[in-house]
Amino acid sequence: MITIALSKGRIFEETMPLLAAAGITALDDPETSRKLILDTNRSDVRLIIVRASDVPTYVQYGAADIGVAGKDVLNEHGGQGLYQPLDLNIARCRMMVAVRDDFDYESAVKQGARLRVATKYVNAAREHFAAKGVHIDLIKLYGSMELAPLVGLSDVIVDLVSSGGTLRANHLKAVEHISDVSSRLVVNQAALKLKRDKIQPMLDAFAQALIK
Ligand code: PRT
Ligand code: MG
Repeated sequence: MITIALSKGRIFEETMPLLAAAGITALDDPETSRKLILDTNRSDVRLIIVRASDVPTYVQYGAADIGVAGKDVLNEHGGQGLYQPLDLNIARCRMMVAVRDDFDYESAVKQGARLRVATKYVNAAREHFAAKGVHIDLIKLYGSMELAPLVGLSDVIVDLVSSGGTLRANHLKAVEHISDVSSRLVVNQAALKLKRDKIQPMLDAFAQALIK
């Protein structure tokens, strides 16, 4: 059996065409079904539905053989035990520093102010501000980072931006680009060795589908 870990929403939707290219189709839709284990048209392949940030953990411990996870999530996880053969170029966005419309970020940085940074991406934030030589106090959040500067929890947020609509709707502005983010295929290193006859053809099919 090959187990593939996916999160519902954009990663599931954007991974389906790639799975189809490898001859795999899900028999249930995670948006309408409450099942966490989904059968596929292949009796030897199943999908499991987990939180986006839990995908690397399931694959690391071998509970899933393969997964799809954002570079943001992989950077926070650390990537131990994971082989990352392919950038799938899906679920693309940018990791940005953002502040309230009325906050003068440039001056705050120039004056050497200590910044309060709210984010889910503590590793990425720490690396970014350390490289700039800016001192920060990190406030770990699990979601809705956009709220933090509006209610005085932080001066700055580090978050993902795609259309920019969420920042605009909350009177925030992006002031720095940290990195471009897309989702990667991750494979358990031991599973790749033990089940290479099944996993390698899937990886080849995904790679082919990306070229087309
Ligand atoms: O939602 P949940 O808390 O379960 O986890 P999650 O938010 O990590 O998962 P999910 O499924 O929302 O995102 C999975 C992956 O998609 C992330 O790990 C990213 O790699 C990628 N991705 C791509 C995004 C976005 N685009 C994105 N726009 N993840 C989140 N967002 C959020 C962002 O955090 C912000 O709140 O969307 C909002 C901004 O969107 P715009 O379009 O208004 O700019
Ligand atoms: Mg989300």
